[in-house]
Amino acid sequence: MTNQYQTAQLRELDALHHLHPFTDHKSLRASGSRVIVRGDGPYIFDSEGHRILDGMAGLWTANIGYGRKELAQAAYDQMVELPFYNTFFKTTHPPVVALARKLAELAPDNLNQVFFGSSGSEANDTAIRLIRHYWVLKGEPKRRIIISRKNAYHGSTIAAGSMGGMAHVHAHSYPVYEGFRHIIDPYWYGEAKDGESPQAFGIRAARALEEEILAVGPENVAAFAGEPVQGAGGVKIAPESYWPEVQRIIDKYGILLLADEVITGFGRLGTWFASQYYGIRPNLITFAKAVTSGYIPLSGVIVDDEIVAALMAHDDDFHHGYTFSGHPVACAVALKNLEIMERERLVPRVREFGGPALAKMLAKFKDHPLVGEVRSIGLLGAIELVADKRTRRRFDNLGRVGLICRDHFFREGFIMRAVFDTMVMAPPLIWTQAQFDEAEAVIRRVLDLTLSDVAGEVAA
Ligand code: PXG
Repeated sequence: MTNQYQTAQLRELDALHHLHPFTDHKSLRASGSRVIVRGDGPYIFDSEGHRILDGMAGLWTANIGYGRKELAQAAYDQMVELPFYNTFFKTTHPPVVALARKLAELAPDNLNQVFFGSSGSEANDTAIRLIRHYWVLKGEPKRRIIISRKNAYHGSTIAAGSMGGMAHVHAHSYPVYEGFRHIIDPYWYGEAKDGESPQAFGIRAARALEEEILAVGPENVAAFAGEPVQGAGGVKIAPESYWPEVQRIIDKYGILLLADEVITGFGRLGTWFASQYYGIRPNLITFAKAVTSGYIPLSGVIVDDEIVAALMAHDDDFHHGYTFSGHPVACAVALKNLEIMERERLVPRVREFGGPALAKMLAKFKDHPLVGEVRSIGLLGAIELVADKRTRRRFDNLGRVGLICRDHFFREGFIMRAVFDTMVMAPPLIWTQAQFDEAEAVIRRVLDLTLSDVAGEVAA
């Protein structure tokens, strides 16, 4: 822990020298950063000694919680043995072999080979290049267009940012790469027509893929890319009818499916991958975040046998790779993380305990005057704040009330993230009933505090 003087000094130096991701630096300089100094299980601690329950697992990441010494030991042992060697030039090392093999075992049957990187953005860039390279190898180089969805988040590099569907990200990357199209996201609460059932809406949202394929010409389409559940876009959970219809359309036009499982991978929905939960058949799965529970950066793309066969059928290189592809220390930490998840049965635990506990807890807020909808799947949850429950009318200046609410959460010692006016959560897989009870009490307090701040704007 640091003292008050040190906290002030850290804030000042941070403002002077550190450019933060996705941040309004002017307002950050005015307010100063929170300084987080320690983590333990489901909690983090700030420099002033406050204990904070982390409802976001870091950032959809710390699935086994903080402070696991076994992961530190795995990193230490590997650093002493072989801290780094590259995997270029016909070279490999034991941790990368063991991890690739483990991931092939956990992934759907026909996905057996892994290309490693260090971030989700890199993994998606790799996937984009692999997809386009595949079609070149198959003699169909015109197939370059990748269709994804509005409000998707696939990362911040120019390619992954272009594949993502966030207008504010596009606005900062002139020009958005060509070859990406964005269709409606399967967001029933926000997008459905009056009286349209979730299942009917799910079919309509999926058919937007077929319409887009026909609009650009099926011979030009390489792939469809989607997060099985949109995370950063606001925990948007597709109606049950959606993914089967998407898969049908993908099969009909023979395009590839990229499942971005950077958030949903490693247990979030109670299966190792959400693709297994939904029964979809991706040709590529990208992962990052929870593969190491965030203890060290690591990401990758798991690729299906068909794409690998196309690569194998040619003598040429796939000209792509990162210095840290398959970093030995990161691989060793990932292996230990997955071992802990298996030993503690954390993945089935989401199905048997965590998922139902989260759903039950959130359901208690359905009737709160501020709450338009609560939704969850596995350990992903959301509470949408609206000005009028009956008409689903939003607050003016979207995002303002979400920030008011988020700041109350901080002050009350709980982390939930605001996506505009939707409060989202993704707790670690280790939460017990005690943490759900603690969260419930804070959420109740914070919704009431937020309501009293904006009472004049809320429909009676
Ligand atoms: N795909 C998905 C589905 C993600 O959620 C990425 C790719 C990119 O991963 P990297 O490791 O390059 O950040 C992500 C990342 C938020 C937030 O505010 C979400 C992410 C990253 C930063 C902030 O919810 N997701």
